[in-house]
Amino acid sequence: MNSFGDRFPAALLAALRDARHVTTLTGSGISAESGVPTFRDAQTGLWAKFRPEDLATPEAFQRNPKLVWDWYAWRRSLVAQAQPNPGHHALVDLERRVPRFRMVTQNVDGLHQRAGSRDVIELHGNISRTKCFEESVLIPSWTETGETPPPCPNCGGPLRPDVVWFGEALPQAALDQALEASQSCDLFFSIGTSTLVHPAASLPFQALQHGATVVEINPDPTPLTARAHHVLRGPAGELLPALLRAAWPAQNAT
Ligand code: BV8
Repeated sequence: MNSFGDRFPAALLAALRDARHVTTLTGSGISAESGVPTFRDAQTGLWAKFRPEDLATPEAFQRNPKLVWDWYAWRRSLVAQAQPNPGHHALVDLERRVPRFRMVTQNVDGLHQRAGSRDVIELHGNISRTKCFEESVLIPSWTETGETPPPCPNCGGPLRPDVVWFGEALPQAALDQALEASQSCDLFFSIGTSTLVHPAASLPFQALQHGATVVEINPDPTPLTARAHHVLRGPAGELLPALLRAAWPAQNAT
């Protein structure tokens, strides 16, 4: 018996067991229990006086490339020390239990892949990849000169993280796949996202429009809460394993 008493609506358990195609959208909240601050958690230290939205933009990078590069270097170090949590692992378990499962994430931390999720659709890129600001080509390695940001080995321009900043277009293939996954699923989970950042925030509403059962897992309300069929109010790291145990009790769900 967990702190939620395994009391999940019978309709939700039935929808989970009968699901043919599950699509999951995650935001930084699912990584909170891995120690990775959510995007809107107060920045600590040097960045306490900046809003993330004011750092994660091309203009901020052009204005102060060192500040933005160092902010990502700090976040990369946090991610490197982080481990996937039971919420990430429960989604790997769910992927194995349903005929078709699509994992869509706004996160750039790669924790779903490290937990074992396959075929993760990364809407906002990945902080562990680096690209040239001028050429937009991935740069797997470069000579450390102590300069930050390091110069591109091809053209000498500044290197930047391979993430989607505010005002930048999402990778079209990822967005197309995410839209298709949202419009064709019969069960949609929206987990650990404030549902504020577009176009990712439109995905649960696409699922609703196409007749899916929509479940929100979040300690706090969001713009989706009023429209979701089921709202599980609490941390994903506890709720997701408990939900799978309740749906498949005899099969030692995570
Ligand atoms: C684009 C990568 C066009 C970088 C990120 C007005 C209306 C609509 C849209 C706009 C608008 N004005 C501007 C826009 C567009 C803008 C936007 O949506 N702005 C918002 C702020 C209004 N969007 C864009 O700019 C996008 N691009 O539109 O381009 C275009 C088209 C063609 C050509 C050129 C341009 C690009 C958006 C992508 C930005 N990059 N990340 C990086 O990470 O550094 S977004 C960033 O914010 C993260 O990816 C994160 O997912 C997202 C939201 O941040 P958070 O709120 O912190 O995180 P999250 O949403 O995940 O919330 C945490 C939640 O978890 C909370 O609800 C919390 O309660 C919950 N939680 C906490 N603990 C737990 C938990 N849940 C479960 N368990 C727990 N334990």
